[in-house]
Amino acid sequence: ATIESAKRAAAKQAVADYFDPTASNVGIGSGTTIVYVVDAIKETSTNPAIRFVPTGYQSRQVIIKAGLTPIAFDSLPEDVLLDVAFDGADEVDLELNCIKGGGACLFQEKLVAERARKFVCVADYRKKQDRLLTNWPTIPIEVAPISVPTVLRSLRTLGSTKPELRTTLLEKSGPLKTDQDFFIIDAPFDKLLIAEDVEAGKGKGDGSDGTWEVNKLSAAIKGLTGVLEVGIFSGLNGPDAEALRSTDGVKTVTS
Ligand code: DER
Repeated sequence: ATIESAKRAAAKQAVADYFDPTASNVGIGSGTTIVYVVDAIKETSTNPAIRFVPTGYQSRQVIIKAGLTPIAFDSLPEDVLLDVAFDGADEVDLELNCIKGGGACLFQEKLVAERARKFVCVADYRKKQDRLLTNWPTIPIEVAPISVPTVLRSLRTLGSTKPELRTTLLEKSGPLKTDQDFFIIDAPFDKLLIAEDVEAGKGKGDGSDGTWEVNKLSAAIKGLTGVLEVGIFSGLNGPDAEALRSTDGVKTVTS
């Protein structure tokens, strides 16, 4: 399948499996695959009262362009959970951990994903890898602008070879700003271990021997002063997580 047809097939399957037209609140992520998810929802959505929660300006534009009704994340009453949230990913490993942040929306994406009863990650076959940082080389990290030199230095001590501030030339000259008015640092690391690798003695996974396990690196980066959020989504693969399912040569990921 071509990448675009793979994205469309994964999106249709994910909506068919997990979109409930009687839902009240549905999270909508960022990127290009999510547009196919919204297209598929448009074909099925019947409940006019349903509200769609965006993960940033682009996501909100996709919702409005489709004629659906957005509700700002911070307008949700605190006791309200989203029925389901759909989003893309840059890479997904066997434990259903994700690298996210290619679209620089990772902070709001994580807020929405964690607020949903079910998080459905829709990804074409390029994203499915055994371990994170196989095909996608860096971890996107959202940082306060003033903290960039400090965070770059700290990332190097954690073993990142060449962490870099994400800059653009075409869209805007200079560092890219997120919807939170923060900057993004992309930090390369070696392929990450999953829990069973550490149990199998393939590495300590705590950085002391140069190897990192997904959750340990995520916590170490999140603990750096100046970091708002880390583009590693783990722990969403709860007990009801379903294994990667292949649809028309694409993968849908649920957790
Ligand atoms: O930034 C993100 O995490 C997005 O979900 C994004 O990476 C997915 O992008 P794509 O659907 O255009 O591949």
